[in-house]
Amino acid sequence: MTEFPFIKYKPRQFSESEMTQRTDDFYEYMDTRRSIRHFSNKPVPKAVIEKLVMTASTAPSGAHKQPWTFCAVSNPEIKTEIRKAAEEEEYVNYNGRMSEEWLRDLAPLQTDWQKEFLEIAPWLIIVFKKAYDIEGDEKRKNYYVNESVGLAAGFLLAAIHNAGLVSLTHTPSPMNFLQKILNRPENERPFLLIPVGYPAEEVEVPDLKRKTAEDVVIYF
Ligand code: IYR
Repeated sequence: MTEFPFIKYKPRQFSESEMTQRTDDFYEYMDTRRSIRHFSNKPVPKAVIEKLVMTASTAPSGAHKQPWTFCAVSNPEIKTEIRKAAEEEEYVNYNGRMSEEWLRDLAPLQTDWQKEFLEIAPWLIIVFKKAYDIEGDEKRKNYYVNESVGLAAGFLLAAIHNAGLVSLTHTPSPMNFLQKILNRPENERPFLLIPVGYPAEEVEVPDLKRKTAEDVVIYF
């Protein structure tokens, strides 16, 4: 007997036609997901947020280390503090730190340095990556941290969309202020800031087109 037991994996299987239907339905639903920059302040239950995070935490990770912490912020004072710090950085970004090419690429999204949504959205989920783990006074290695946390963030966005809620993948830059405001330990680095909630009424989104199968798949 090994000290690392295995248990039976119980697959859920579908007929080929069911599989095709489910795959088409899932694609169609996922294709309606959009990044939203204007939120309603309507509350979202904490229990829902927790389940969304638990879904994110089902993502695969290097050596199953799950090298992530999700800070879920609904406290208005902390949201205000985060907005202030993010806008300070973004103001500098939009007024010189970002290249002309970058600003041109962002023009269709109509973003600017102002980040109202950081106070309006009922929840801000800040995803931290754990560069390493701390056990007592020992450092323990984590592996493929960016890949792992990126996967968890993807699961989170899909779960949020599945709930009929909206999100924005926000990357204030630099964002070490989040580590300070949220009092996170040295091994945790901010990875993404994801406002979650209901969309503002009649919200509009840029008329973007997604790449086609021919653009993104190559078969061999
Ligand atoms: N972080 C800035 C700029 C920005 C960058 C990219 I790449 C985007 O897709 C959108 C925005 C901001 O949040 O405004």
